[in-house]
Amino acid sequence: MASRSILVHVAALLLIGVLPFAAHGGTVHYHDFIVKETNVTRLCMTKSVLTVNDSFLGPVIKARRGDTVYVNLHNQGDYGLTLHWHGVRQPRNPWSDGPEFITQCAIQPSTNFTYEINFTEEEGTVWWHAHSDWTRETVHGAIVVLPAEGTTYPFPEPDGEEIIILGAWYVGKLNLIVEEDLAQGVNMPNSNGYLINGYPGDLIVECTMRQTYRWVVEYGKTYLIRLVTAVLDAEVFFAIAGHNLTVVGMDGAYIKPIVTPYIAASPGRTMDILFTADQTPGLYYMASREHQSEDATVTGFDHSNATAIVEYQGNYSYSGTPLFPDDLPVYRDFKASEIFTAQIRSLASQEYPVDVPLDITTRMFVVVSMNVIYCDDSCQSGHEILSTLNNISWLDPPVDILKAYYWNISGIYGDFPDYPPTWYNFTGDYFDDSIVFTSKGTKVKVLNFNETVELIFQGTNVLFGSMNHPMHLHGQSFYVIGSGYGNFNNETDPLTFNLVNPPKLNTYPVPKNGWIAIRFRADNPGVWFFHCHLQHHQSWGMAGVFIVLNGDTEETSMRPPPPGMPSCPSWTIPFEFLDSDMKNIS
Ligand SMILES: *[C@@H]1O[C@H](CO)[C@@H](O)[C@H](O)[C@H]1NC(C)=O
Ligand SMILES: *[C@@H]1O[C@H](CO)[C@@H](O)[C@H](O)[C@H]1NC(C)=O
Ligand SMILES: *[C@@H]1O[C@H](CO)[C@@H](O)[C@H](O)[C@H]1NC(C)=O
Ligand SMILES: *[C@@H]1O[C@H](CO)[C@@H](O)[C@H](O)[C@H]1NC(C)=O
Ligand SMILES: *[C@@H]1O[C@H](CO)[C@@H](O)[C@H](O)[C@H]1NC(C)=O
Ligand SMILES: *[C@@H]1O[C@H](CO)[C@@H](O)[C@H](O)[C@H]1NC(C)=O
Ligand SMILES: *[C@@H]1O[C@H](CO)[C@@H](O)[C@H](O)[C@H]1NC(C)=O
Ligand SMILES: *[C@@H]1O[C@H](CO)[C@@H](O)[C@H](O)[C@H]1NC(C)=O
Ligand SMILES: *[C@@H]1O[C@H](CO)[C@@H](O)[C@H](O)[C@H]1NC(C)=O
Ligand SMILES: *[C@@H]1O[C@H](CO)[C@@H](O)[C@H](O)[C@H]1NC(C)=O
Ligand SMILES: *[C@@H]1O[C@H](CO)[C@@H](O)[C@H](O)[C@H]1NC(C)=O
Ligand SMILES: *[C@@H]1O[C@H](CO)[C@@H](O)[C@H](O)[C@H]1NC(C)=O
Ligand SMILES: [Cu+2]
Repeated sequence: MASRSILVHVAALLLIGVLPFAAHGGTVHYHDFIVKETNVTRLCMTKSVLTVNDSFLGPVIKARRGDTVYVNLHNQGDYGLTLHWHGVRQPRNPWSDGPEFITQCAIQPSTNFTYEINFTEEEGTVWWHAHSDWTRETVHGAIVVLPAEGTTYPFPEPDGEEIIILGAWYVGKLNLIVEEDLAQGVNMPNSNGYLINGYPGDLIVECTMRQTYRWVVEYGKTYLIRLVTAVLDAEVFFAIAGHNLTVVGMDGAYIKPIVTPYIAASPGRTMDILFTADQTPGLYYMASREHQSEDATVTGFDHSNATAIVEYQGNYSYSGTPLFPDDLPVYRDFKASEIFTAQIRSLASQEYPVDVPLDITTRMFVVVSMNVIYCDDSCQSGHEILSTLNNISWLDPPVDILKAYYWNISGIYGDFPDYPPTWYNFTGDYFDDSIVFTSKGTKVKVLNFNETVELIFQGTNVLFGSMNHPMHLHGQSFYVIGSGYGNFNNETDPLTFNLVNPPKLNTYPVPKNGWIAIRFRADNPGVWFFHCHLQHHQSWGMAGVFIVLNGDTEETSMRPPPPGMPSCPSWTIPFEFLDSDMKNIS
């Protein structure tokens, strides 16, 4: 008896009558995403990649705040995948959040699954991407959330809009290469070229094929750029020659405007940026390159300068190449990244108030580190590189955490610790084996509904592996109330916390050899992943899970599962876990 059909049937029974035909308030949109292999040529090489509807970049989802979007993903590819709606809160609905092994198992080839996405709190730009293996390399797209019907932006209505997606291209079959590297316990591949709206631009040196994105603007107009950092595995800088950028939104919330000649963006970050075409009509490059924060001995990274062209419309003569943005910081310009990031503030106005928790019920201190374990003969060096949170490298369970939680399946996960097992000089220079070696585990932090959490993420220099770690939380944004270098000092550093207008974001870099302090209220019941958004760190286990328990009412409890939750191929339900309803069905 296959477990698959049991789960599907039980879920379907629970759901009868819940399928929405009427929205309360917003509009309901339906989209079909056909996932399949498509040949794409970049950097003079053709490879077959997974795409949605044959299109790299994937389709844009457009909705208003208050709307609901259903996306039916039809997997016509060769391997399973999931989709995540990055920056969308998904109130009470972890079933549609997407991370594989956390809230679902993969949608297998020749099957389909319908995600429900409610846009409740977020407004501005967010995005969607695959959340299984490294498939999000090519399976991603922008989500535009317009102000709710009858409301408008906290800035003058722009004359036009432009979506800019920063990405990265890898030569070769990425998932296969990564699988091999993980088995060997060695480093992951670097990208071979950065991309702007899917193209590397005409400054690339790898090949003679010029593929450049062009954006035509009209003199005097102001545009809202909706920027998505879809880059898989690195932080990047971005700038447009001769023009300032005015950043007005981040991660689906408006912020105090930042006027800046360049931006620094972690993977996963989205921004709303006002751009005024007010310079001498001509051609201007927009450009992006890596922000590299690893040890100075690391030199093999992707050095490419991705470009696209901003072209003023009209009748003028222009000779020569476009102007390159001389304000674009170079790879290791740490200061530039810090200066930009330090400016991010909430609007904190009457209309957009700040609600940072002041009475804290749960305090956590989470050490973010590179580590190793001994491995069996499967790997060459005898050591396998891992990365950890509180000395645990996340191990994928055989059945997703959400199912295990909802169906009371025991033995799948243990408790994630509030504190590291050992306190040491995290940002020191020397670490003995008792600090370097780690182990794998599947550990979950359970929070009561409505708890207020303060969490310090503390970076380390173990294995000379200190670098920025863009930590991402699903299911809610968090306030970033402080950050600094060195070891967090629990007496002096809290005095510097910003409780007045801290930014509310879903991803934020723990600085190299430093720490950040975040706060949030656990008022979204469900199962929520948190992890470093650098893909190789996530693959090495820099991840954990929050379970937010139900409150006392239906409105403060998780919704029941939707029909057709994908089953987990490597998991068959032992008979003792089947409750009477399930036994009847089987
Ligand atoms: C999501 O939207 C649907 C359709 O509008 C609605 O039925 C459902 O209650 C919403 N869910 C939440 C959690 O708001
Ligand atoms: C994707 O392709 C399918 C089949 O051609 C089509 O029905 C659907 O509307 C497309 N979806 C999007 C978002 O363009
Ligand atoms: C991609 O190109 C290869 C080589 O030309 C071809 O064999 C394959 O069928 C193509 N795949 C798709 C999905 O078009
Ligand atoms: C960009 O902003 C800076 C600081 O406000 C200002 O000095 C500079 O002139 C601006 N540059 C352009 C091109 O508008
Ligand atoms: C990218 O631009 C920087 C700064 O001009 C330059 O040093 C570097 O060589 C360029 N990278 C490549 C791959 O050409
Ligand atoms: C463009 O400008 C040139 C020189 O000012 C003029 O000769 C030409 O007619 C203009 N063309 C158009 C299409 O307006
Ligand atoms: C799981 O356990 C809780 C608490 O004992 C119970 O309320 C709930 O009904 C159980 N769920 C299932 C699906 O058995
Ligand atoms: C931690 O290590 C750093 C770097 O070597 C050193 O400057 C600092 O004094 C050390 N801190 C403690 C408390 O030992
Ligand atoms: C981490 O865990 C491993 C194995 O469980 C242990 O040997 C090591 O000492 C721990 N490291 C720290 C810093 O506590
Ligand atoms: C959560 O707790 C706050 C007080 O900290 C309270 O005002 C609020 O009503 C609670 N929310 C719910 C839904 O219980
Ligand atoms: C602050 O840190 C010190 C040393 O790391 C520790 O002994 C103390 O218990 C901590 N205090 C609080 C309030 O966490
Ligand atoms: C989608 O999957 C459901 C089962 O979950 C199946 O009944 C339906 O036929 C599938 N639809 C398509 C278009 O494949
Ligand atoms: Cu990281």
